[in-house]
Amino acid sequence: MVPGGAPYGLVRDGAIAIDGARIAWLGPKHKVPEDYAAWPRESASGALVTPALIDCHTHLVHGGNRASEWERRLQGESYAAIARSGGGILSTVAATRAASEDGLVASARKRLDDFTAQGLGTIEIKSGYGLDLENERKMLRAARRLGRESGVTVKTSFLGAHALPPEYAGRKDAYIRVITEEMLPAIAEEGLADYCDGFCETIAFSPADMRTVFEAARALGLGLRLHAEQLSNSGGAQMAAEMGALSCDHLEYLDADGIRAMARAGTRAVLLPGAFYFLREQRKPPVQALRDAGVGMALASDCNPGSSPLTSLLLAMNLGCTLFGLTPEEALAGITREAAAALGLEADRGTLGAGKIADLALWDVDHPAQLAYALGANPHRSQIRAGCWLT
Ligand code: DI6
Ligand code: FE
Repeated sequence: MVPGGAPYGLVRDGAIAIDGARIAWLGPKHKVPEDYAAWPRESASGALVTPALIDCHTHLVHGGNRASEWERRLQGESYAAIARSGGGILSTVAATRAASEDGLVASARKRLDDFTAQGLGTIEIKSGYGLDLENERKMLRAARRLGRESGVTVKTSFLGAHALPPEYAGRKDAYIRVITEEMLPAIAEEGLADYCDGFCETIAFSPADMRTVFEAARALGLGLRLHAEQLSNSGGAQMAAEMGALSCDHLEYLDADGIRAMARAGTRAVLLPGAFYFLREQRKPPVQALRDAGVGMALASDCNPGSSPLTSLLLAMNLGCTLFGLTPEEALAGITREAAAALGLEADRGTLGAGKIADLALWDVDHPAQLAYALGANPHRSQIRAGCWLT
């Protein structure tokens, strides 16, 4: 997929020259430059080649599952009411604290394998179910290990500001101080996080809380991203964009001020239709207004046990088109080019072009729209990672 030009940037009868881990040249087969004519060739006959897929928002590492909470929600209880009654995120916090690092790696590896079987090459993984230094560390170490053991490129976000831990009930300011003065410095020192995230919502943290957390994170060199305007409009997206956040995520209740701030800052919108679907939300993110403002839209799974137990980026594409009105072309850009930008990785990943890392997915489809079209099919044929075929 080359930006601009034909729909999807499609090159028919294309060829790609790969030198080591990177793409050296790409274009139509009949224009392969002399320099590459004698290189060994491998046929990808009939396959569509895209960048390997990128999931830029997941809570892949966690203990347990919340199927019984889902049963309660099907009986009419709301996500927010379950959270207020001590369930929700806090029940996963208890299961994650009880799990060993090995146990977290093993359970997350199964979910990661679901994603890689559908062409994924890069994934962002958040902490946020530990909510104390030792357990947040354990989650982030598990995420880093998953990257080393699987060969998938893993980027991590520290999400200490996900929920107020039970031991700090009624003492939010004290917990924010622990985040900024103890957790963030220790985690940055160990190199465990690439970004800092937070849940900015009436049932979690306010924009003022998140500004305090972000100031500390930014001073330590972490990128910023935020769960914002998912269940109500609190102005978190505007605050985050003004602080230079790479992405604001969810955004169902985003208003015009938030959109303007994101456009001005180049902050990506990360749309999460899995959570919208699974929570049976009614309010959709303002896709047309984001388009009009030129805000790049990424698409991600939000893979988590409470609001989006989704391990398929192809299904996320379908949901993005069917529920949010993305075009299949926007959906594909959302899990490649825009997802890379939402992680600050656009120089190396997310598009095919000379100089980019040769992380490629090959698909048995006739047309790129088929990737978003099928519900539950897997047309993935094979993958090339950093220039090497995966066996
Ligand atoms: N928003 C979400 O969609 C996830 N976290 C968040 O802040 C949900 C996490 C969960 O319910 O466990
Ligand atoms: Fe999330």
